[in-house]
Amino acid sequence: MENPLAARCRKKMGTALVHDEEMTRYKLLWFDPACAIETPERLTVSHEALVRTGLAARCVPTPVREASDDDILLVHSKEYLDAVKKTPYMTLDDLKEFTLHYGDVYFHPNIYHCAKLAVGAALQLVDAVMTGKVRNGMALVRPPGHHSMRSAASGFCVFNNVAIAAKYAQQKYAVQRVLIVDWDIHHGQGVQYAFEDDPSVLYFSWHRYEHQEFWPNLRDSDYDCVGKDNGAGFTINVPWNKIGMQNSDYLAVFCHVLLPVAYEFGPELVLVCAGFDSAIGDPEGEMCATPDVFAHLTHLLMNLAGGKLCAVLEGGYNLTSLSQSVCLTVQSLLGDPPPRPTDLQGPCQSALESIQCVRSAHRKYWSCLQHAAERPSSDVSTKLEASGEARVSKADLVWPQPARHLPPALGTAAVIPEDLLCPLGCFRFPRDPHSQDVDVSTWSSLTPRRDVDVSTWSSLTALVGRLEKNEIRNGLALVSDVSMAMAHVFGHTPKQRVLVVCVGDTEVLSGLPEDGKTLTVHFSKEALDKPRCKYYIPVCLKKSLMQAACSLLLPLSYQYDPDLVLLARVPGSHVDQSEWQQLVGLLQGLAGGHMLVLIQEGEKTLVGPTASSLSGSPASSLGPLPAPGAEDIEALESLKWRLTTDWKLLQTCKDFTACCSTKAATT
Ligand code: Q9C
Ligand code: ZN
Repeated sequence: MENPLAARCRKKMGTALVHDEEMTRYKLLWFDPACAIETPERLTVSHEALVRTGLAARCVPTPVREASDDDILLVHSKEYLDAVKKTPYMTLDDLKEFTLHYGDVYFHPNIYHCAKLAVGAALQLVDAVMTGKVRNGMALVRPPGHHSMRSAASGFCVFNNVAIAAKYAQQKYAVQRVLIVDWDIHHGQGVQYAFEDDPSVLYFSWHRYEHQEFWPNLRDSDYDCVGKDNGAGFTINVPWNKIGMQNSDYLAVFCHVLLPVAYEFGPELVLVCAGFDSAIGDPEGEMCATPDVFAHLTHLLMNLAGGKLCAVLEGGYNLTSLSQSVCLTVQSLLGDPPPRPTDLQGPCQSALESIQCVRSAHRKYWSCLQHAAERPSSDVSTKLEASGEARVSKADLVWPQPARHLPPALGTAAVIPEDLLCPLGCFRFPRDPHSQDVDVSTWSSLTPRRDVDVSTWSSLTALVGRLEKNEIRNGLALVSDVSMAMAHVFGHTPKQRVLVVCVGDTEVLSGLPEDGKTLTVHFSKEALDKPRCKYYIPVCLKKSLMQAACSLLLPLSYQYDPDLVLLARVPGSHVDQSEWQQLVGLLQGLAGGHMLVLIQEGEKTLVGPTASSLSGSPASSLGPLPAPGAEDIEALESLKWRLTTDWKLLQTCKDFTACCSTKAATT
């Protein structure tokens, strides 16, 4: 049913998988408990899992290459490179001795070769993405890279694969701004040092820190290390001061720290230091986030930089959780909808404290954070707290197997008039000629404003039914009256939780039930209604839609966990096409990707761009965002503030009283 042209077009813009077995051919040759977890099997099991699940076959296989000296010298010193070059000829004793110069790393006669391939794999991936051969991709590599420094190996890393890739992209493709997201559970100090004074590379890292008690035990890893000179503000460190962090904690940091800043930064390329020692079961990280959180983290980054995303493997030492996490990452890169999020009870106190500290440390650099609260009283963050709220995580942890990967539901259905060409990537959903009687009596407050297209309505009913059964992934409809169409959809989805996102200056749905079966978020430029209950949230903003999408809409949506997302464009919308596409893209992370977009007849020109986003094309990049108005950010913060009691994922402060006083002081 999918348009074959679209299928071809999708294939061309596919996902690269860079892999070579050669990188399994080195290992630890002596006894060293600190290094024993870094094994060749890490790569073997990850690749085998991709093959077994059929994901590898859907990717564009991309060969590795050896990085050249010049590539390596983009980040490392000549002296260091020359030293590593000698390791293939060393005796076992020489290798052991050489290893002693560095921390938590081992050498092997074949590691130099593998390290060149690991860098080369990252560069091949950058080439494939930057030349448009693929849209995005993942490189499975060993040794990892993010700990290695200009003149030092560290933490199993020899050359800094991702840092070199960033410099290479800037040099070869004149990329202006690179975002590096390091979700490995260790601090990539090597990446930080490579770019600490460079405002063209935004480095974000979260890491197990425990108030500097955890490796690499650097003061430089704390939230108040934000970069130097011109690069001040372009290093973002989120220290985890407790183990056992969960999905909520990770998503809260994405929504309230990384994404708002990333959208303001407007990268032209996103590189991910994709370490999976931040997943549950990992002996190093001891965190509790489940593998499917990586499908969401990946998805949330996929609409930045026009979709240009390169993920490069770093750590990950529990072979089960590593291979599951790799699969879920690649699944998202391929465009499959992320699985329904699990366990989102809201961030823990320790995570909130970190979030509050980071936001406060960065508020002078990023206008999206200008109204962030002050950090909690100074003594709290710098020393070890008596553990209050302990979340345990031990080696015997079990977690549910990720749901078996299903082939994606049939693409995007379009309910559009016959005279309108079916947009690329969609199939025309038949208009029901035998329209049944439509009962809108329960929606008495809604009166048709013009002739109602009953056949469109019954077509919508049929479509929603097919979405519910997972037979169709998503759809769009051009309707003569969005309110009526919505009312109709509700009338026919009694069992579902529907997230309604309205964009535009026209009031709709005043007759909606407020029983929690729908959560409505309405973005408008002019003030519309007052909030009526926790399930109706009007948001009045002049601009700054992306900031609101990241830090308000996403947390609300994640916590609500809808069965269906209904996105409606009502008359009087101030949102431009690329922002609209961003919304369409981001919201597909919810409800297993089941989304129905309603567009008012007058806005025919949006059908194409909407269809394109629904069928998996990344939203076009917005570029760096202009500073949001102080008014907007203030409105947003106070709205979030009012809603936090009901919606825990909106929290960005450790405790109420501390923030209340800040709020009082700033407003
Ligand atoms: N238990 C990467 O994940 N050992 N490297 C720390 C503390 C060093 C990890 C020992 C871990 C290095 C790429
Ligand atoms: Zn790591």
